[in-house]
Amino acid sequence: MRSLVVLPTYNEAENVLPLVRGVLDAAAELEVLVVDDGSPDGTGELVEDAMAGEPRLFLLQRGAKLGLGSAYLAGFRHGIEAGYDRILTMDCDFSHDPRYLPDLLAGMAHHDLMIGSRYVPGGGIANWPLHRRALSAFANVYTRLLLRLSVKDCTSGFRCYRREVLLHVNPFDVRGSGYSFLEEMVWRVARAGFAIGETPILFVDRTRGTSKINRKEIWRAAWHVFETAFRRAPVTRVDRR
Ligand SMILES: Nc1nc2c(ncn2[C@@H]2O[C@H](COP(=O)(O)OP(=O)(O)OP(=O)(O)O)[C@@H](O)[C@H]2O)c(=O)[nH]1
Ligand SMILES: [Mg+2]
Repeated sequence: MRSLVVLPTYNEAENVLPLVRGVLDAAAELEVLVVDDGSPDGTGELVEDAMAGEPRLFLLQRGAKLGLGSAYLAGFRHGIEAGYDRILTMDCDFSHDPRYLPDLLAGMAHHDLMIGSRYVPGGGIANWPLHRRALSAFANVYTRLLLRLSVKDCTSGFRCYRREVLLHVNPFDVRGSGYSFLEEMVWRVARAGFAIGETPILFVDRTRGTSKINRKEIWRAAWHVFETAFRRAPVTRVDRR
């Protein structure tokens, strides 16, 4: 079994090497692909240097900041072409603790997609202010209702996909980026009839580096979910016949 962790980075110089170490130590089957968008803080160079002594570490260096969704796609493409059985995604800011990786991998015995979830029993959020908690909780209820999903954490980027899932749902024509990309992917996977599992994680807000998420992305995601719910309704009916 070969598994690739796709790690999108933009200005994560303080986090990237410790996080990569944590991932590689979490399970022997894991390899890491850092997808860096030309971070001005030298994130890419740090990874390049570390690669010399680490055969399980790879770097995809892109020329410009193209967004999180596009970084996932570049990683998926590489993972599929290189023949990995499982492709994982996680943030590079320690919000997603590598210690949960064995749980995600274990869940793959019975699921096609595993999600590190803040909203199942045992999961939670450590140090978010109230307004961020409220926003995240609302975004998840909103998404679950509109897209009729039973998944509790639709906006978590801590995931493990079985290769066949990515081949089947074709992520490459998902239109959203960031949160909307994550939501549409859950929806596509659920709608295709794959088994989705959630394992609890304690999400810890970043302590180093800066957040790249902004208000515009949140509104874009809300609109994208709304549009997805109605855009695809006729297609769902055709499928049922
Ligand atoms: N390659 C690439 N990575 C990105 C880009 N934007 C964000 N990232 C990375 O995606 C991950 C998530 O970004 P964050 O800034 O932590 O966004 P977030 O986790 O949604 O928001 P916070 O909770 O505020 O941290 C981090 O590893 C970022 O470095 C981008 O345009 N390109
Ligand atoms: Mg983050």
